[in-house]
Amino acid sequence: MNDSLSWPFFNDGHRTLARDLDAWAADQLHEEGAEGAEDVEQLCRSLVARLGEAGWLRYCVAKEYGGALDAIDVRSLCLLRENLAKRSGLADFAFAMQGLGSGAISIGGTVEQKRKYLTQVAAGKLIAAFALSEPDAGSDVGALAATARRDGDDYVLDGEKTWISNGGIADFYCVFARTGEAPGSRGISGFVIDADTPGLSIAEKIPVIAPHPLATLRFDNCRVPAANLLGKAGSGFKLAMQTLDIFRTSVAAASVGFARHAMAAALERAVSRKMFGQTLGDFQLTQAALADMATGIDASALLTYRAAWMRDCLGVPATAEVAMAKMVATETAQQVIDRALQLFGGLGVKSGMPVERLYREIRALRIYEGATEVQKLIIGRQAIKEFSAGAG
Ligand code: COS
Repeated sequence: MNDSLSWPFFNDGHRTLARDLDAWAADQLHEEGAEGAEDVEQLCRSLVARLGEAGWLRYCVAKEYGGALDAIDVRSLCLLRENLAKRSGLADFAFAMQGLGSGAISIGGTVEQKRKYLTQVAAGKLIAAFALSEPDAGSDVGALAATARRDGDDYVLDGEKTWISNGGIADFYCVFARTGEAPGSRGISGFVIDADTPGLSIAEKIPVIAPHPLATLRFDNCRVPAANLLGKAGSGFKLAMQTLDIFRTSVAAASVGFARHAMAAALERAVSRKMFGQTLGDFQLTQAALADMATGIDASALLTYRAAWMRDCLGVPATAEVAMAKMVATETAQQVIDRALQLFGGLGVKSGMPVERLYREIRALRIYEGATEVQKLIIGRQAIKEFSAGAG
């Protein structure tokens, strides 16, 4: 039931990668978790370094810039995230943010930008972050208000970015700001900005239910050379969306990993917990719960690897299929983890229990990189578009 590596979406390279990573993770990762902000920052820094040393971060960039494969392969990213998430939410986070934080450079950067940043990201020597959301522009990215004003050979940035993962520990940020070529989404540009640039500061570190580095950034008269522009001026919205098209699929994969971890814990509990003269797993109610969980995980994995395969093998962005995968996998994982926790009874809510940790870890995935409601918007709009074009 769980041998998804035999699915036709994968080649032998993927199968070897998943098995090698799984063996490394079993040996190296031990439920890395942290409670305090400083602790979590230190842990993340060390995880990035270890993931870099072991070579796993090479899958975040193309071969020309120190990567493992000719181009970013979404199935590899997904297999890596699924298997990291099965062992450690923080290791998965550290891996994912190197990819998301440098994705806009891979897609839209100049050769110089790629040489400077991507090689170091792949080695785990520079920590990356993606700075898109704002206090008043989360789902509605086209409404973002931070500005980047052209001034001679420079741009000058002002405004705030919030919910920025790796905020405070990143060495550079891919930042999106309004440059004003046109109203709305057509007047936004991307920039790569080093963390130590004068005028860029951490306004607030944000504690969350599953601790990881997260912050609000403030730009106050922050001056960067025009050479830091990512892609063409005014193309930043599309660049951000193209980046998310790759990494949303990997969020789905991480959810599958979290759900598989919960399923394994639930099965262990079902066969070992005695009650009313039998085991928990002897109750049909438990079997029904396990059936729903197993089916949900397979459905999520199928949608995830279909979306990844479409991008890798058909060369299409597959935006709607990516949205389906992200929506179904994150929502299903939440349900699977909740049911697993229920099977543990009171023990399930005890701090430090694996299911308790998973219960906290999964929640943000239904929100970040596009909340479930945004994914529905994308899928619904695409269905109408195809119907209107006569393909329905
Ligand atoms: N790839 C390339 N181009 C895309 C695209 C994609 N995936 N999605 C949209 N575009 C283009 C559109 O084709 C359109 O181009 P034109 O101006 O040339 O016509 C432009 O971008 C605007 O698209 P659209 O009208 O669909 O934009 P909306 O403002 O309606 O927003 C949503 C669309 C809601 C889907 C978008 O804002 C979104 O994804 N929001 C969630 C953001 C998010 O994930 N935030 C989390 C940040 S990271 S933790």
